Amino acid sequence: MTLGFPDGFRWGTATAAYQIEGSTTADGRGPSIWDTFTARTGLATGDPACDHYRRYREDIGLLSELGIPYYRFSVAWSRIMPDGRTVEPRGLAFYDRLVDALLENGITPMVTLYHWDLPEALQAEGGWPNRELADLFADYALTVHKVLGDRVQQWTTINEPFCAAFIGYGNGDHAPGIQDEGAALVAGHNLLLAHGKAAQALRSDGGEQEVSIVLNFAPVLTDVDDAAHREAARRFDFLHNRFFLDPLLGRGYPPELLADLAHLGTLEPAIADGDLEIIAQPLDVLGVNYYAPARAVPLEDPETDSNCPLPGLRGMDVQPPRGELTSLGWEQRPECFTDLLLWLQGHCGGLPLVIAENGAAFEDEVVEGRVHDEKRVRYFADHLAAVHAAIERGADVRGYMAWSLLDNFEWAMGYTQRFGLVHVDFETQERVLKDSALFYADVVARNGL
Ligand code: IFM
Repeated sequence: MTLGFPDGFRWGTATAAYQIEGSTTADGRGPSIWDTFTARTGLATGDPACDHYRRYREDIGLLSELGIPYYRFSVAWSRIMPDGRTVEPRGLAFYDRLVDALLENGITPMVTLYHWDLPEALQAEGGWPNRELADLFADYALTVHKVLGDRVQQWTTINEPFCAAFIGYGNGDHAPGIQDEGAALVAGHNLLLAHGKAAQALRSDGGEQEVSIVLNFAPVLTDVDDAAHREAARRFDFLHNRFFLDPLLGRGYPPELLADLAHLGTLEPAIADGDLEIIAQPLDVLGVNYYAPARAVPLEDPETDSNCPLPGLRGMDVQPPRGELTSLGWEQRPECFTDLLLWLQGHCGGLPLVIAENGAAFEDEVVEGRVHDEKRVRYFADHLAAVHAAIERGADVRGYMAWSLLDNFEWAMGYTQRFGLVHVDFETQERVLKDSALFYADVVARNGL
């Protein structure tokens, strides 16, 4: 049986600048927080990653060969403004060439302005806990729009502010590697403010555009349906899923969430008059990233700090994942994807949704020039069926971007986790289409499974 998707459904793949580009000092690019964080901690760095800065035509050729009509990529702020403020024309020229090359190949570009690679110069001024960055981000957004806005209609301000704020400044596993829960909450607020100001800036520049933000969601599961488990799940859900979503929808931060975080004493003082109105700029579409659910259990004393590394959470713990896992140890639960999309459809009042990322890392091997990644093929088939089920039940999902086009730099995990449809040999930079790429190309060609 074929599961057909709606006419005009947008099929694409997604990448992010620091994860693929390499060439971190080329053409005047300034250091980003990921350059300094990896240098300081001794982790693998984003150089050369997939050497995409120099091989972008080859990579667009792969998209074209696969017949995938949309491509979501991010722009590196530190190429456009190496010090966070002053424009470097050579950096802009790269994305100008990239967009032209995509269009020449009949591929629609979708731009994300921020995918975690803050210019180090702005971290030196305090990073995201400094609210001045919201205005600087809006200037940067406008600068990029002035160059690409005549050819790019789809604009995402920020990818996964949850990770940028809470993993970057909360548990410190990501750049800039700061462990300060109170600062992480302020960073989260300022990222939302930056989104709102950038959305205003993009729209002020005229042209027809679709403005979105991309959030990563984790549906929360519990083993037991009692009051204590429901409360543990609520705490996790409100911080993970609603901290960012509700203010964007014009509802402000949920009162229960403000109460959960009140002991840190930083979030409410950071909310200035008028901030919530700026954050609630109308969205044309919401970008949804889904990989896996989380599992919550209560801690006996609700005042006990959580063992899970989210800023400020108390009274709950996260259970280990179970069942079939990806190589990153993430649980595979496509049914949670359907539930999430249906919940979003209701909670967001019918706002159109685009799946901005979904995919899985597995241990792949090239054997006689082929990569038989049947686990990834199954992952995509199951998760696409889950999206289809949500659409059948009324969710307005307009597109799906597979994460990722290429195996790439998986942040603190370096090059150990392969998410690509295309295998990359990081020694030789040779690209090999995996079976999942051929599977996905077939889905795209049929507009169905
Ligand atoms: O690689 C990341 C991406 O940068 C953001 N979303 C999750 C992906 C897999 O971890």
